[in-house]
Amino acid sequence: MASKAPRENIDERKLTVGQAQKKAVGIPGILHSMEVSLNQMGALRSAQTLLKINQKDGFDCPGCAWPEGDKRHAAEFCENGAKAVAEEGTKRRVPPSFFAQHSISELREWDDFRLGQQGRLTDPMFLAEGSDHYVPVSWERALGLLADELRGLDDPNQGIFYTSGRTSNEAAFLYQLMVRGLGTNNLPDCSNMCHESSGSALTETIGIGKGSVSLEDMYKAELIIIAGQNPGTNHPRMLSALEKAKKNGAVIVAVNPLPEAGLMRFENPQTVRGLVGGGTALADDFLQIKLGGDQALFQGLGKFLLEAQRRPGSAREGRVFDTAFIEAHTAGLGGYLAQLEAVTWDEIVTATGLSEAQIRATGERLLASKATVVCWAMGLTQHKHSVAMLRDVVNVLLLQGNIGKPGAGVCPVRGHSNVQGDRTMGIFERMPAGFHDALDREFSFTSPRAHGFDTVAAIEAMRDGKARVFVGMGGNFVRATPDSDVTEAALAKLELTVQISTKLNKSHLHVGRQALILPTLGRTERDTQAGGDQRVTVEDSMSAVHASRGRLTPASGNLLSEVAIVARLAELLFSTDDGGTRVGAPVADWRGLAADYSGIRTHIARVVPGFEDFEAKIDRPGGFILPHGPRDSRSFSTDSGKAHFTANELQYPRVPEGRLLLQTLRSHDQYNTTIYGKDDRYRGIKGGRRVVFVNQADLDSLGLADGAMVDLVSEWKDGVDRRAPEFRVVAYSTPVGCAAAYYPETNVLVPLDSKADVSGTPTSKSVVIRLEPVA
Ligand SMILES: Nc1nc2c(c(=O)[nH]1)N[C@H]1C(S)=C(S)[C@@H](COP(=O)(O)OP(=O)(O)OC[C@H]3O[C@@H](n4cnc5c(=O)[nH]c(N)nc54)[C@H](O)[C@@H]3O)O[C@H]1N2
Ligand SMILES: Nc1nc2c(c(=O)[nH]1)N[C@H]1C(S)=C(S)[C@@H](COP(=O)(O)OP(=O)(O)OC[C@H]3O[C@@H](n4cnc5c(=O)[nH]c(N)nc54)[C@H](O)[C@@H]3O)O[C@H]1N2
Ligand SMILES: [Mo]
Repeated sequence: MASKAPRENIDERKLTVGQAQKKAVGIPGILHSMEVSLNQMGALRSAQTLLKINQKDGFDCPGCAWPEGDKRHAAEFCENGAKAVAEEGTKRRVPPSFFAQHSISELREWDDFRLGQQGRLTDPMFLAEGSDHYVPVSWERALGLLADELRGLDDPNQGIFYTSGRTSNEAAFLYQLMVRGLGTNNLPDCSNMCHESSGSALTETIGIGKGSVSLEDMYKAELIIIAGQNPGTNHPRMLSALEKAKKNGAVIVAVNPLPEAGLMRFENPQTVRGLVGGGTALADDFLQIKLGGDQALFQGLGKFLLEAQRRPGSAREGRVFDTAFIEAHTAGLGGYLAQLEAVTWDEIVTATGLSEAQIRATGERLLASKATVVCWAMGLTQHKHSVAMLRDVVNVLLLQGNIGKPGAGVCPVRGHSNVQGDRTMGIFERMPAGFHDALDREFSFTSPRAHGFDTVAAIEAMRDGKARVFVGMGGNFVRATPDSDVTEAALAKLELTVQISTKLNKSHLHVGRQALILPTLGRTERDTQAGGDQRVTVEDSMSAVHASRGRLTPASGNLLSEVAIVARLAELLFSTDDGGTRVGAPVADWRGLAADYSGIRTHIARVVPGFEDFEAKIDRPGGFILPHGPRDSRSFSTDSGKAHFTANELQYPRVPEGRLLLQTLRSHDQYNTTIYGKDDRYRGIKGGRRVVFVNQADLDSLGLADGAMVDLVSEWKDGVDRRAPEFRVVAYSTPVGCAAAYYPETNVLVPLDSKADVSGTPTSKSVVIRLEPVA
């Protein structure tokens, strides 16, 4: 059976709203993913592909960064992993004739769903100045044009080199080397919009910006707090780990404004009991917190522990804190305790919308637990005060010594499957000096030390005429970023925009004076080079690095791998006609590295700590775990050599009368800006995405009926009204004052300069809006 022709648009006027679900996966999940797979790939390819996900000799699932368990099922089944694979493995194609048929102006009117449904890009395409149609171009000419443009910059800092988190370690390492070889650190990435706040808070407090737990720790934990994360949709394989933890006796506390189905009950598709027995209840307690209230919650938990520690005559007096750990390994306790004394329960209750009793009950859970893990994702990282919020999460864990011991620690759950690895490889606008020194030694050049632009700064630079060329290594920059109208206009000012992509998206349509599409291989595809079939490596959310090998026949014979694209471009930029290296450029055998990626791994092994014997270590099934000081030996590479308690003033969003605070989040049928379909099964939505979830009490006080049509208008201090037109109101279980709607349709509402302190992450979970009824 072949794939089905792409669906035309889904008419959102037929949208229906049903009951939100109270459990995740089960048989509906299996059926839905089979439907997507069969539509996109046909039966044979579906079977071939789904059997190879996350197997020891297969490819790493491009779905998310949750680690693979040791014991692998014939198909470690995950509904949304299967959908991610089907979208890449699709048999649908976007050949040059597609672009002859459809102009850029026409395609701009299509929505993300319709664009993505067209399938895989097959050939390099060029959009000339003033033209409305892309035309095919040879690789040689495309890369030559880009190289000329880059060489022609007055200043290398006029180039911007974005990365999304699916790029392999090998491609990422070569890419950052090429960019630094050009002389800039302008390496913004999706992480700037994602877990940057986690990286900032963890680096400051424990000396390393990565999570400290392994899957084993999840299984051994006595208490798991999951805050600001919707694993049932975004990390479905995490539900199996939670189910196992639960069987071992763990208590799970979910902290979320929404009662997400996956947090409540899980029907494991791997077990018969899961499918027919009603599944496992996951969360023991659900704290329905107000948006942005988590710093207050964690200060409340700290305050509770402090009171318990000091309660005279109680059995626990003086034994609540892990004093031995605190004395040996931490600094700054006094300042933190002073903040806990200063903050009042009244403020905590106002900020969280929870009762003091609820918070105390969670405090009792902490007291009863000898090993606690806190997991979080975008609900905690995309607020103005996210870094302070996460410092306060660390504070609570440190009080009880919950770091660097079995069953305990910090667990920022990453999004893209190799976003953590890309950072390890140097995709960062401000890598530490040690990385630069090692890179310079290895490639006999001097990499620039001045910090580059992060994502928001990159858009500002484009807007202000300080940039001329944009290269996107994957991703969908124009849709993933905030303030869509501003960003589209900023990109339009550039000389050349280049997208290295697998699938068609809006970033191919909102472009500079000239544009290139460079189509590339996906993770699932065979990558054949002069030196034979290649494997690549990725790092998951728990610092495990392993190999990934694609087996499918590539979507077209005219694709280059990401590594090959970078290597060929670098050769044009840095090699002299007689095969030498231009003065000042990094010295590397670019062609040889592209022929056999093990050469890249040899370089990585010498530059990045923890990768010694890289090649041998990935031969081992399951790969290897990178070192992590706090996790491995309670050693903290902060300035003082200790973990830092921090004193953070309490912050929380304050919303003017008659306004709501909007979070922008994912439906069950999307992968970031790739829209698989227009349903959100767990939240009861069918056939549309332009919905806004609002508490009934807010609807009453605003005089709006459930089902009414409204414009969402964001209000910001610049006085500009940012508008997302025509959303249908859905009365939903969310705290009073807190609304929710899907990203990326709502990115137009997020002001570019509304970003987190320290990390610079756009405040996608805290946008002040008003609802304007549509006449
Ligand atoms: N299928 C699928 N998988 C994915 C993705 C995808 O789009 N689709 N994206 C990938 C990526 S890149 C990432 S980063 C992750 C994202 O994974 P998530 O972070 O789970 O994604 P979001 O949909 O943004 O959900 C945020 C969750 O936090 C809650 N929340 C929002 N604000 C607050 C708050 O102030 N406090 C608390 N306590 N909770 C809050 C929301 O109600 C929601 O449940 O998933 C990855 N995996
Ligand atoms: N309002 C709002 N905005 C957000 C968020 C939010 O919660 N709310 N979340 C933020 C987060 S957490 C993230 S991570 C970003 C995501 O930002 P991005 O990573 O930029 O966006 P994606 O939608 O994941 O990118 C999808 C595109 O990547 C390309 N692609 C897929 N696989 C490959 C591959 O293997 N190689 C190459 N070269 N290209 C490939 C395809 O062409 C596809 O169209 O969005 C951020 N933006
Ligand atoms: Mo992300």
